[in-house]
Amino acid sequence: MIVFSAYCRVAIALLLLGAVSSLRAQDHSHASDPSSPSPLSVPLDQATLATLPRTAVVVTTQGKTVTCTGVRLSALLTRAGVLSAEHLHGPALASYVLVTARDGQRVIYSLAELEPTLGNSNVMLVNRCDDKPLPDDSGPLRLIAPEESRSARWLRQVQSITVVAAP
Ligand SMILES: Nc1nc2c(c(=O)[nH]1)N[C@H]1C(S)=C(S)[C@@H](COP(=O)(O)O)O[C@H]1N2
Ligand SMILES: [Mo]
Repeated sequence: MIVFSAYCRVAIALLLLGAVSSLRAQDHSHASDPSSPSPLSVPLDQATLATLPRTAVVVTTQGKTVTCTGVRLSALLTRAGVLSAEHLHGPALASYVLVTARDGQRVIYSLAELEPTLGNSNVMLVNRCDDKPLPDDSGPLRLIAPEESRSARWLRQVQSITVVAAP
């Protein structure tokens, strides 16, 4: 009886260990996993954006102060499985987010500058300003980095977002 219960305890411990390590394996399916694909395309469709919390930001562009609304880039990256509750570490610290525009302009942000426990930069992907959709020369999607006073990385006409591991 004593021997049996000892076996039982070992079996239960092994089962628990298996469950925990399989959970951990699922946790690692993001950019810190060296086996995750690069470049990785981030979905930008309306259905995906609609599921994310919307936030507002007041910015001055071209001498006008406007209130723009959209989603945080970090939230979009979390939805895409690139960021997770687990803190960014390892190879993902050398990954960057490449954003392209219809006019060919491109910008990058590092994953670490966006990750909430590191840079926590409030870069947003907006689709409305002053309650109106963005005009074609800047929309339908635009980046806004409200913490940056010069708007060089506020990419207009956003076309694609990909996460790339630095070579
Ligand atoms: N697609 C795209 N976005 C862009 C640029 C560009 O050339 N193409 N220029 C950037 C620069 S340098 C600036 S200063 C701002 C200007 O934005 P605004 O015209 O809304 O003020 O857009 C940024 N976003
Ligand atoms: Mo600029």
